[in-house]
Amino acid sequence: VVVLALAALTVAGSVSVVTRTTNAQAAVGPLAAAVEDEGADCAVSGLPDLGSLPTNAKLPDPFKKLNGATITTRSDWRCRRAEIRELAEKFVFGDKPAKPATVTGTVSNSTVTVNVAHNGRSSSFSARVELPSGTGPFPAVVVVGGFGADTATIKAAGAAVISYDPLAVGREGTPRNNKQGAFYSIYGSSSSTGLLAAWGWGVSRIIDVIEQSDGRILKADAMGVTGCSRYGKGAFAIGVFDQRIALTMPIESGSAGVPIFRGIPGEGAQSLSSAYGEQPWLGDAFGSFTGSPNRLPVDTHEMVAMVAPRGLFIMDNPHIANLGPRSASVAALGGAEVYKALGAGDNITYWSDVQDGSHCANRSEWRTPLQNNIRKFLLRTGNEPGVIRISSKALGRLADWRDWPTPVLADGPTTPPPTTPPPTTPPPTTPPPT
Ligand code: MCU
Repeated sequence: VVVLALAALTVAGSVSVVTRTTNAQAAVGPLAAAVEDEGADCAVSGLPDLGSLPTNAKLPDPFKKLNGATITTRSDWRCRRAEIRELAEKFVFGDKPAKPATVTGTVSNSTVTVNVAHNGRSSSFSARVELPSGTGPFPAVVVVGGFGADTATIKAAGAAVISYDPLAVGREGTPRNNKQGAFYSIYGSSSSTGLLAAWGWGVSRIIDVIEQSDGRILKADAMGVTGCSRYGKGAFAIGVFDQRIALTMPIESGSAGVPIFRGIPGEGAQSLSSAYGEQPWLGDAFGSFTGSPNRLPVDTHEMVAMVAPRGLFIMDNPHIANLGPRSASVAALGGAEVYKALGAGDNITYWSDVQDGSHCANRSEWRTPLQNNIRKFLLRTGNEPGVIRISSKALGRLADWRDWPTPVLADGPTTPPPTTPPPTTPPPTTPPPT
């Protein structure tokens, strides 16, 4: 077992930077953003074209901007992240559209309903809610799909469970040119957006509805997401693409989830062509890369980084090579470099040191870290540091995969305050001549 205490590797004092910039009363302030995409105003230019992508056997440098310059301050991360988002949408997941023109719905003790209308089309879906004991409003964890998540521990920790059926939003089993579900009813069955981004769009609309509710049952600013296997791929993409999500917890996600696309040779992970072909999980554009991942200008360590500085708890299974757990550990270690550079190294946990070899098992090893993560990022009653705990059976080496250093980023808020336009001063009123 390899246990790396990220706190020890982090620049001294950086943890308190995160807590101090937020809420001095709470153990951890709200690290999640108030909006789905808080880099939406960044002017991203210089996105490469498919035809001109260089080959790079190493993981792309998360700190290097499209213009070739390396970021130097923590606040530079905001718009660098926006570049990564654009790359991830263009070449991997497909476009995840912003909030549609109309989103309405209801929140009750048992259900969240969502109605969406956009460009003359509409669709609806709903999700079951189970509240923990006690008095609300409650934080909530969206459980994607019906298995593999420890819902008993989530509720015992004090968070509600929102059972989300992603297949209502993006169905499996359809050809790429005839995608179905609430997302595709709005954006068209020939949309090139893959199911994972569509599933993310659905969860973002659930959060919209909770945000618009009176806030007496569920708290929109204390949302988590989890799911196992294909729904672990979903949980990961959902957290990557909505910065309102405070805690992202993919379980045993496999190819098209956390593992680096470049992939550790010989590991035995599900191949990219298999994952791309099995279901339209990834966007159609990814089809160009299944045989040449070294041409991808982005890899999953940067999706890990897109979650920073928010809570991320990656659970993996070292006993099933098909899940690519070594390749997943490299993604986590690579993304953790961004967490560290932002002074948030304590906010990521990667845990593959587990006994039971079966896929999506209920595991006692994850109960305490799950509880700790919920307390820290959703209830904000705890501040247990994250831990990188990689099974020696499935350890990848980041050093083999990077040719870039981790810069020391100058202090500055990781999330700068929204820029308010300068106040328009009314013309001075001259008293009428007497
Ligand atoms: C690990 O997730 C997937 C895997 O990618 C698929 O190839 C397989 O069919 O299903 C796995 C899964 O979702 O299992 C529940």
